[in-house]
Amino acid sequence: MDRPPVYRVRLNRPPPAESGLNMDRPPACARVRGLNMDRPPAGASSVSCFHTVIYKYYFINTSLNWNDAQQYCRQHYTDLITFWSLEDVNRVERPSDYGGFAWIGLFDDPASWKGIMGNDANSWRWSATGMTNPGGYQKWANGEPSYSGGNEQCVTMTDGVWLDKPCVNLYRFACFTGQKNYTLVTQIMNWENARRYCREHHTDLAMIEDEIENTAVSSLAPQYYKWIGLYREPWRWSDGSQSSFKNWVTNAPDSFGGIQPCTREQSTYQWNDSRCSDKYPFICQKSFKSKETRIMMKFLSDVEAEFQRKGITDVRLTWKSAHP
Ligand SMILES: [Ca+2]
Repeated sequence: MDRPPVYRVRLNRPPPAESGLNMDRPPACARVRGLNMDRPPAGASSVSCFHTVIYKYYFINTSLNWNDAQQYCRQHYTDLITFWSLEDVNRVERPSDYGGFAWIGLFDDPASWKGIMGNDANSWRWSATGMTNPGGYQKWANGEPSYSGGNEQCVTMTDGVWLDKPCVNLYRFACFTGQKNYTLVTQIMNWENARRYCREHHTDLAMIEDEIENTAVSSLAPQYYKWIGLYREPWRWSDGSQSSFKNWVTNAPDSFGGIQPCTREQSTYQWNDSRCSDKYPFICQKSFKSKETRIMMKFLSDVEAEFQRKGITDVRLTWKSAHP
């Protein structure tokens, strides 16, 4: 029994407030040439351009490790599944006769962040630029970064080396001004507040791109833990999607045993970080992305009509709330 596919519609502006609908994050296709986006033409509530991505899900009831599962999905479908909402979680049709665990597309590959300065979505980056070190300079302490407890996303320095720590910890911190004039602030704060302070009074939390700069920051107060501007956002989706939806079980991820960079769904359909070498069934997705389409619309029904016009029937459109 086939369920209708999910069509994700990404609009450049919210649907009219009176439609009572939530909308997706504004997408890249925000410009409509020759049309004034602020003043829709007569008869239209708004002008929108959108991409549609159609997803179908496939539960594969064969146990593989995460990497083999990913390879299988890429070969036979598009990729391992990406979840955008609880609705997706409930849409997957699972067989009645499996162990309750299944791989999904969420992972936190250590090759992107463990001891290196990578360029992936889950890699380390500097607060001042939002980017990793172009030169790749890094000065991790032995055994760091460790992502201990699954909650170490911010970086502190002591004795000239770096350690990842929970961002809520309270430390002194180093700011920089202009061309890397470093200043130590002796008041203790969590990473976020330290960053705010640096941005208000200096340029940002310390950005360190070579050994000379590292020594300069270290020499401010070698013995103290002090925040620097390095942080990361762990976990990304196998297909590169930007979905920020998370459905962890309580206390996950916990990085138990040091490292569990793959994600399995449990019997409650909530997630737990796991060893990638474990073997479970898995969920693939097949996605179809449309060309950019531009329409004048009043309400969601207009979009549905547009689909009908294109001969796509059995459509269920949903607006995703991601934009407050
Ligand atoms: Ca650590």
